[in-house]
Amino acid sequence: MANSQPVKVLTIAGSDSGGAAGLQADLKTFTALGAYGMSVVTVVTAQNSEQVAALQPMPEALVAAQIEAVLKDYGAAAIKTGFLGSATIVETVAGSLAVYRGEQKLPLVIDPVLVNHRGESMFGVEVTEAYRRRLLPGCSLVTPNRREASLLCERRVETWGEVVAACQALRTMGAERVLVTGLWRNGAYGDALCEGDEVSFLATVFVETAHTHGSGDTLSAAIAVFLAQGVTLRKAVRQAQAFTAAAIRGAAGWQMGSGHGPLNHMGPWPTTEED
Ligand code: PXL
Repeated sequence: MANSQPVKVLTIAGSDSGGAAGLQADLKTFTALGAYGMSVVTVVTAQNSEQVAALQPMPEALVAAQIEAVLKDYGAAAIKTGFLGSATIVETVAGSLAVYRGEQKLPLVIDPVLVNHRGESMFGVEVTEAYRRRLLPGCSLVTPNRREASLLCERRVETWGEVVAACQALRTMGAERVLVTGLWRNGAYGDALCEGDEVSFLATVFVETAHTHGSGDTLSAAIAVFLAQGVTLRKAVRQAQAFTAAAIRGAAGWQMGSGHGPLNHMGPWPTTEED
């Protein structure tokens, strides 16, 4: 049986002890999609389906050492960032990536985890400011939800016109491309993809369930895998949407904890291609 070498993908993210979100969701996504997953831990959370009970950021030097260790030897075909936890960790990650992302600028997906699943802001303005100043400039893609886009742009992001304006503002901050996630438009659910001056609404399936813990992490992790595999961004987003919807659908009947439950990264994922 052929056993070709998988693409290597790195997540720089927080640990969710419950296994639903964070680097655990990312590693499950990488494996399910056939990539080799690597992880740099930024923050350890004590977490379950109901709450984050405790949280400890890693020392900045340890975050930098993990990035250096991985990228100096293994290298990566794409990188994503998730929960970074503090302005100094955002700055550390940006500084390390400036060194190790290389001349060819590896695909870098920034998932700016700024709000919890209830939409409440988790950090002070200094974290948002650090993203704007240090991490967005030059990234391949930034994937905020509406609330995160609103915090990053310091403007209302409710109507389609406001989504388009937020996309352009994020591009002005230096993000090459933007995906504003989790939108309703004319009765359809989907994400807004901004490439150049064009913003398009990419509809996906909305699965009626409370168990979506880690869905944003899963979407951005899947996009990173598809970019690592060399597909176009639009197609990477399309395939990642299908993967995430299948993972949500695959766990809709689960009752893992008493609260906001995880996804089933083993789907099953239909590999029929859209677009
Ligand atoms: O889903 C966003 C997220 C990412 N990473 C970690 C988290 C969460 C939300 O709970 O805890 C570590």
